[in-house]
Amino acid sequence: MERFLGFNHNHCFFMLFFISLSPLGLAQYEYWPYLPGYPEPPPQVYQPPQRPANVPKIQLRLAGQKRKHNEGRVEVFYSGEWGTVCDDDFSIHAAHVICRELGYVEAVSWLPSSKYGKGEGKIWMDNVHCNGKETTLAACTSNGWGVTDCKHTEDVGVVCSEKRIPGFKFDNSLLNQIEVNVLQNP
Ligand SMILES: [Ca+2]
Repeated sequence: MERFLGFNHNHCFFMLFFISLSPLGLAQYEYWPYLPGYPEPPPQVYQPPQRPANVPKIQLRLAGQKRKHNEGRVEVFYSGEWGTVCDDDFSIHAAHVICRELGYVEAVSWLPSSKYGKGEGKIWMDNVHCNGKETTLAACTSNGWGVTDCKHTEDVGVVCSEKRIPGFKFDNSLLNQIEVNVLQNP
């Protein structure tokens, strides 16, 4: 091994002595290259849980004026349209599912009655029931997509934790797909 590296004992001692004397010794050590057979640790990437086959793919976002990035009116992209969620039967369990799907560790609270302002367009979900373990809001039960007796004054909002899930990669493939379709078939 020593021959392979082109060192003998004397060289090694001399080098260690030199490094220990050098004020840059520590810095040099930090950048010591990884040796063959000791691969660099893989980057930490969060793998989102699998979505069940019968659950549609949706996109979520938080919206509204005067808010922090980790709070807002819940908006759902489904069937090519952004819509909102009604506050009927909403719970902290549903808020947890939404916040995790957006990459936050958990929910802190939720707010009824369009506290972040009224949304527009469809009210996609009403009477949402989640147990908190769902991997996506789309897996929670509701009256059915767009089936509602609510008005936008009942749009629900959530406050998520400041802390994000380490390594979470935001999946906006659904929106990218739509944009590509629009560009190809204007
Ligand atoms: Ca309702």
